[in-house]
Order: sequence, then C-alpha cells, then structure tokens
Amino acid sequence: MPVTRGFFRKRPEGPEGRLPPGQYDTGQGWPVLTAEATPRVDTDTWTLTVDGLVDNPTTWDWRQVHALPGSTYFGDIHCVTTWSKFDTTFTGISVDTLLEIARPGDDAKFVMAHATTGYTTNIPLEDVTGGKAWIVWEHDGRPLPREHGGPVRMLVPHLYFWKSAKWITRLELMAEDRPGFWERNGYHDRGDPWREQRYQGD
Ligand SMILES: Nc1nc2c(c(=O)[nH]1)N[C@H]1C(S)=C(S)[C@@H](COP(=O)(O)O)O[C@H]1N2
Ligand SMILES: [Mo]
Repeated sequence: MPVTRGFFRKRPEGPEGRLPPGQYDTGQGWPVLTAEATPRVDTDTWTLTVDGLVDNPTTWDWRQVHALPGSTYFGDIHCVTTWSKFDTTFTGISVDTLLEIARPGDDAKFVMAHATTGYTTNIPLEDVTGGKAWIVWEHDGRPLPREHGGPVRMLVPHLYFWKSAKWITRLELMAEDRPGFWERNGYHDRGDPWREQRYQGD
C-alpha cells in the first residue's frame, strides 16, 4: 500500500526545519481539541458521502470504504494552538480515490468537510487532491481513538489541524468558498502553517 511522506521536501533536515513558525514539538503527547461533545459513531450506520458539484454523488458505508485501495500518511501534523507532532502514521484511503469515483465538476473549487456532529471546515479543492488528504481510521496501526475522531476522521496534514475534521461524514464540493465552524469564528480560510495563516487576514 502506498505510503506518502510529508511532502515539504525543500525545508532543511532536522527538528528546527520541520517546525513551522510559532510552533513547538509536543513530543509523544497528542492533545485533544474538540469544540463539541465527543460523539459515539456507530460503524454499522456511519456513511461517507461526496456530493455537491460532482458528476456522480456517491455514498459509501463502512465496508465499502474499506474495500477501496488503502493509503498511509507518515509525517507531521500542526495545530493552530502551536503544537506540532512529528512522525505520525495514519491509515485509511486517499481523498483522491473518492474524487475519482465522484468526479468533481469543472466549477468545483472548494470542499466543505462535514462531521456527524455538525462541525464543518472549508478547504480549497487543490489542498485535498494530489495525495495531500486522507480519510483515516487507524493511527499507529490501531483503531483511531474516539476522542481523536474515531472511528473515522479527515486528515489534511499540510494545513493546520482544524482542517482535519473528526467524525467525518460528508465532503461537499462547492464553486465558492464558504466559511466552516472555526473559519466563521476568525480562523483562516486556508490555514497553511508554513505561512502562519492562523487568522482571517494573516
Ligand atoms: N469534529 C471536529 N473535528 C475537529 C475539531 C472539532 O472540534 N470537531 N477540532 C479541530 C481542531 S482545532 C484540531 S487541532 C484537531 C484536533 O484533533 P485531535 O483532538 O485529534 O488532536 O481536530 C480538528 N477537527
Ligand atoms: Mo486546533
């Protein structure tokens, strides 16, 4: 199964070069950041839908999503609250696999990720294509813990971690950008940690 390493190949080797501006290394820790109550998502009833501006709106259930070709991310993650975590391993499927089936229309330019809880986050389409985003259910070879979005979350590791919606259930393709939950509350519409795009206007 393909493994994608963090794809910022131009930055220098070593811990300093891996840390975006204003971030610190959280080491073995992995803080939990959740705005809503942690849901119990049942894999018997959970589904993932890709719809909006697509030629072939599609819904997969738990079994169908696992039948798609697998994909693993190995690399770093960065939260806007200034922690970064190095060398994480997440396994699931690439968002590319879903989009190959759902086929975004030419007018699709943005994605809204929706969680079962109502949490939303907006992402440019080009930030979830080309091997940059995943739907994941394993961390370090174990089922994703519930507080970290288990059984299934989105992973967009090259952007701040609020773009990685926990308990993901829907990707909505859109022509125009529309702010999600944190973006309405002042966070940046793109959220590139290397450009320190923390807040609207950064
Ligand atoms: N559904 C949902 N997804 C979410 C959040 C949330 O509050 N609800 N918080 C975001 C933020 S701000 C961060 S930093 C990461 C935190 O993921 P973690 O708790 O696994 O570290 O999830 C993101 N995804
Ligand atoms: Mo965050």
